[in-house]
Amino acid sequence: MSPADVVRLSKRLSYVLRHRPDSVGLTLDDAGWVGVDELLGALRVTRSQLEEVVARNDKQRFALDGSGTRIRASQGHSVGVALGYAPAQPPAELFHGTTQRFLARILVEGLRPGARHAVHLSPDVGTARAVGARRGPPVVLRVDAAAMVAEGAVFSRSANGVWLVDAVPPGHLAVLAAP
Ligand code: HQG
Repeated sequence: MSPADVVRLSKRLSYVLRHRPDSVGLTLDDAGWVGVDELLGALRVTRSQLEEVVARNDKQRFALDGSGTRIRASQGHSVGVALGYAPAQPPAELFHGTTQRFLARILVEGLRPGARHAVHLSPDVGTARAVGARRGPPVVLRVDAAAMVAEGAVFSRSANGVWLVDAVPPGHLAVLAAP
């Protein structure tokens, strides 16, 4: 497949496996998995095309189970699934990329998950900057994860390295200068 075809199929997979499985007649199980054969039939793609997208995906968004018979998105869902990631000890600092126009509200309310299940945090500034830049001039916030853990917040880490938490209170956020 060409790089453009890989991106196109990746976007379709994200849409179906995170947000609208019903749009192609699929139902996810409680943990977000769907049978690979069912998915291939619903999207009319071949197994080798699917495997290529899973392998070449820039952010490893999709995961096959151990047997290779089921697939799911590793995070980012808006449909109700329990991904079952174990609570994990985050690094002392994590980062969140956003854009200027959301900043005032975030500094009052803290970070909220919006349409997704969890707030997504990055382990490094560069990734956070790229996430923020999707929406406009990026702003990077530093999250005091150590202080949140001390207060009882539960973090988990998705299969592709994104840190997930229910919310981040404004007191544990700091705007990075010149991220
Ligand atoms: C903002 C992509 C106002 C938040 C990326 C963000 C990531 C608030 C937007 C992954 C707010 C939500 C997730 C508040 C948060 N007031 N705005 N209180 N709290 N926001 O897309 O983190 O390509 O749901 O800053 O790379 O941007 O899909 O979350 O700008 O890893 O795999 O509300 O999605 O990965 O946007 O991105 P999103 P996100 P994929």
